[in-house]
Amino acid sequence: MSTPPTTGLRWNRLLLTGAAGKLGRELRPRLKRYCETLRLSHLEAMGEPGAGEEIVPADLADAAAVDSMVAGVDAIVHLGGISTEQRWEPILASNIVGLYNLYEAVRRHGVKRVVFASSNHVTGFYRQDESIDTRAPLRPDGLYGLSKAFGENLAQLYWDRHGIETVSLRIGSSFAEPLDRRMLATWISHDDLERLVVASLSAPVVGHSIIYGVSDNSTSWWDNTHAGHIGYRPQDSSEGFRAAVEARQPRLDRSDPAVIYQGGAFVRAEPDE
Ligand code: NAI
Ligand code: 15L
Repeated sequence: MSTPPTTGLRWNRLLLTGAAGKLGRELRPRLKRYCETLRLSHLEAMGEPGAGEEIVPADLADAAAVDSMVAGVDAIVHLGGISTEQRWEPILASNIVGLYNLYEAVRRHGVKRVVFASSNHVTGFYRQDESIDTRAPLRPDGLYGLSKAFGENLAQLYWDRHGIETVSLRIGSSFAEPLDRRMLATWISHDDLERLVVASLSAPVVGHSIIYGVSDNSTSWWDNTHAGHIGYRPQDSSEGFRAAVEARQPRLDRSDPAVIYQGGAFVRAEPDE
C-alpha cells in the first residue's frame, strides 16, 4: 500500500462498486483508510462487512437496486462492469444500461464526484509506435472498449448538463507485475492505482477529466499532459521487471495485430473468448 493519509479521514461515505472483482479486492483495504464508511457493492453477496464497511449488493442493470446503492454516499469509485471483450448483451446490460442507471442515481442523490474505471481500450487501435494524449480521437478496439467510450461520453454529458464531476481513468494493465512485453508500457502498479484514485477523488476541480492510468514506465505511449491538474504522481515503474519479461517472451511476431496495436490481444479478441 502507498503511504497512509496524514490528514485524517477525507470522506464520510465512499462507494466502491465491483468490490469483489480483481481491482476491487485491491482497493477495498486501501480506500477504507480514507473514509469513515466504505460502502461495497457487487453483483452477488460478499459475506460480512468489516469494521467501517457496509455492503449493498446491486446488479447495475437494475435501476432500483442502483438507486439504493448510491443513496447517501459522498463519492463513487466505479469499477463494476464487464472488464473484457465479451458478447454484446452483457456489455449492454452492465456497461451501457448499468452506467446510465448509475449516473441517474448520482443525479437524483446529488453525489458530487465519480471516479470511473474506463480503459485503455477506448484507444486500443492506435499503434504501439504512436504516442497519443487524452484528446486524441477515440479508436476503441472492440465492444468492450466501445462501452467504455460510451461511459466517458456519458460522464461528459452529466458534467455539462448536471454539474456532476467525473475523472475517467483509462487504466492500462493493473496487475501485481507486468505479464508480457506490452505491459512494460501499459502497467500500473496497485500502489500507483491507489494514488491515482485518491488523487482523482481529491483534486479540487475536475469537471470531466480524462487520464491514462499508468505507472512511470520507461516505455510509454500515453501522454497525460492535459491531466496535470489531477495531481497524480506515479512512483513505480515496470522497468525493474523488463529483464524477466523479455526472457519469458524473447521474440515478437511483428505481423500480429496484438503486437502492432496498443490494445494488444483485445484487438483480435472474439466476443466469446
Ligand atoms: P473484474 O472483472 O475482476 O471486476 C469487475 C466486477 O464487476 C466483476 O467482479 C463483475 O462481477 C462485476 N460486474 C459485472 N457486471 C455487473 C453488474 N451488472 N452489476 C454488478 N456488478 C457487475 O475487473 P477488474 O480487473 O477488477 O477491473 C475493474 C474495472 O477496471 C473494470 O471496470 C475494468 O473494465 C476496469 N479496467 C481494469 C483494468 C485492469 O488492468 N484490471 C484495465 C482497464 C480497465
Ligand atoms: C482492460 O481493460 C482489462 O479490464 C484488463 O483485464 C486488462 O486486460 C487491461 O485492460 C489491459 O489492457 O491489459
